[in-house]
Amino acid sequence: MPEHYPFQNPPLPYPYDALEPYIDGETMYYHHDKHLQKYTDELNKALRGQPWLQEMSLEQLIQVAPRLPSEVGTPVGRNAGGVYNHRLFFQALSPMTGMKVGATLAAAIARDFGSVPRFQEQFIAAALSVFGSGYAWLIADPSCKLHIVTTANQETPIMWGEHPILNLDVWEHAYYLKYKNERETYSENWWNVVNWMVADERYQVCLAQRGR
Ligand code: MN3
Repeated sequence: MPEHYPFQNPPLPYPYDALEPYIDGETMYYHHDKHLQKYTDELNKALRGQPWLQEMSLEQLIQVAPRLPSEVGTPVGRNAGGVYNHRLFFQALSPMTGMKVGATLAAAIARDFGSVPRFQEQFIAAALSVFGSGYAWLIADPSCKLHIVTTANQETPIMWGEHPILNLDVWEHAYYLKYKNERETYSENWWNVVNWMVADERYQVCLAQRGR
């Protein structure tokens, strides 16, 4: 049975300071233990007294939220999105810096963007284009073609049936303690701690589902 209410906030799979100097330990502590914890607590609060929603997975809650009356759907959608997006982000970070892009995903990036450096350039431009709070994403569409997209606040591409491969949190809480207003430096440095093995696995899930 997939995880459902009450949702937990499992610890990070690496120490808070493991991503230094690219992402500092204090930021990781507040980001995981305070921000993500708050989304988790608020999601559980929104689900209290809604027994038929309490059996649903995070993904199901995100899909169903837009169709609920707004007094329930808005807090469920925002907080389920917040939990989902942060888990994706934290799971695809690694203290093993300088990891290479996996072979399957590297071939798809070359096909859809020309090369890894060209993809990275476009991705950073997208991260800088987010006005206010949100994310830049590498997603695969249902045919597993890759695209770069941005979302506002805690919206998530699974709302539109897409497969997230990588996401970069560009809310100020993700970088302000260390980088202040320098979102570009933060975004550039993020490449050093991307877990490309996780990204490759996510892409392979898309390929496997397409083959069904
Ligand atoms: Mn965040």
